[in-house]
Parts: sequence; C-alpha cells; structure tokens
Amino acid sequence: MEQMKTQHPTLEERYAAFKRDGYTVFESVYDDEMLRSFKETFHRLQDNGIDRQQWWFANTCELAPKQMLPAVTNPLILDFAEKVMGPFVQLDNLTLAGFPSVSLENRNKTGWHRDRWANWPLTEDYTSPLSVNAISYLQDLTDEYGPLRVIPGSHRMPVGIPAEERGKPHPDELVLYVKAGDVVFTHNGLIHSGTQNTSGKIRYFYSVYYNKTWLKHTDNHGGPNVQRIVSEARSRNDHRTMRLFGADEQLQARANSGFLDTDEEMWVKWAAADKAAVKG
Ligand SMILES: O=C(O)CCC(=O)C(=O)O
Repeated sequence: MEQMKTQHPTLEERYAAFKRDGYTVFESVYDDEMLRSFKETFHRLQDNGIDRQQWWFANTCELAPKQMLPAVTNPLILDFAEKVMGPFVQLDNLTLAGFPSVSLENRNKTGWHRDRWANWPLTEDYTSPLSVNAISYLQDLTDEYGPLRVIPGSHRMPVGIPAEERGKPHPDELVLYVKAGDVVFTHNGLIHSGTQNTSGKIRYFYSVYYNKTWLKHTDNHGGPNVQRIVSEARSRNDHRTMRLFGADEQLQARANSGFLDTDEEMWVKWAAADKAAVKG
C-alpha cells in the first residue's frame, strides 16, 4: 500500500513558527524543469521587450500565463497563505526579476525594508498580515549571489533601522542561504533584505505577492490571459483561483460574518467549503 506523504514540518507547526519568527522556508517546492522554465521566461521577456536593459517584470501572469500560473496556484503555498490570511488570498503582484552583478565593493550591501501593505508594528502580539510574500530564487544563494537576510520576530517589534544603517548587515540578522526552488514565505511586517549580487552572473528571483481580496492589487488582472484563467475557474466553480485575480464572490458574506467564532475557525470552514465546491 502506498504510504501517505507527510509534510515535515506540518502546516500547523509552520504556522506556529511563522507567528513567532515572521517567516518560514518551504524546501524544494520547484524542480529543475520549473526553474529552467522561469529562467527561459525571464530572458524571453527581456529579449522581446522594448528595453533590453529591463531587469524587473511585473504582471508576469498576464505576460506568460502558462509558465507563471503554477507559481501562483501552488496548492501547498496557497493552503498556507489561507491559514495565515484566511481564504481571502489575492495575487497582488507576480514579479520576475534578474539582478545583474555589481562590483565587489558592493559585497554585503543590503536594502532593509518591510513589505507593501505592512505597517509599523504597534504591539508585540501577533497580528494576521494584510499581505505575504512567497519568494523564490532560480539559483542557490551564496555570499557571492547575495543571500536573503531576515530579522526574526521583527513583524512583532516596534523597531526600525536608521537611514544610515539600511545598507549594512544588521546585528540581529539571520542570513538565509536559500536553495534554488525553495519558497521563503514572509509576513509583510518582517524586516528583511536581499544582498547585492557580486557573483559575476545574473541573480534570478521571483516574488509571488499575495494580499487580501478587499485591497487593491498592484498587477493589472484585467488582461485577456488573466481573464481567461478567471472564466475557466468560474466554469469549474473554483473560487480559490477566481479570488486570486480579484473575483471574490463570497467576500461580502464572509466579510460580514458576525465574528462570534474565532477567525481561524471560520477560515478553516470557508476554505474547506471552497475546496468541496469545485466541480470535477
Ligand atoms: O532580493 C531579495 O533577495 C529579497 C527581495 C525582497 O526583499 C522582496 O521581495 O521584498
């Protein structure tokens, strides 16, 4: 008999760690073939664009739906996003980027920040974020490629970084040498930073940025390719996929539920109802 594959750690364990640390790393989510396809897409967009020096592409679900949609609809990542934000998960933006290599004197240069839709944490209690980032790289990160740096727990700390320190490593940082195909899932309040690429090669990165369906989204979801994805999802009653692109038909009812059960109890019920409703 085939054994059930168990996730280690479980999503529950990850959720507890995420609440404490502000991030969690899912290992080996994307295989070599997917990474090759993302890299090929980056170069196709760059070669076909008006500006051959463009290194940053937003709206990539519209520009390359076949290649990029699997990164947005990954069931493991979406299940976790729904655990963290409830079944209100929309794609804010899907960005595919290459960072060209810079000169060696920039080694270890940082750019600390919290992410879009965040706020200065006013309390040390955990609060559910309005947005989360699922970050992946197309090569293993080394000191040369520029690792990801995080300040664990900073999503619950009313702290900042003075302007003159924002380009330097931080005493409380943890340096993450993320592997190609891993997904680093971050709370928008987590203070984090990439590191300048001095490898002599391109540092490829993509970010699937999700926010709550009642917020505006940064990518334009009105294009023909994304609208085709929405209408196919509608025909199979797949609310989770529709919602990713701003079409949330349950929003009004769920946003006015009375709030007499805990959010997490309601979220689990709603997410299960969405899954059960999909046809076929
Ligand atoms: O370049 C990186 O490694 C980090 C990117 C980042 O900070 C972000 O997506 O918010």
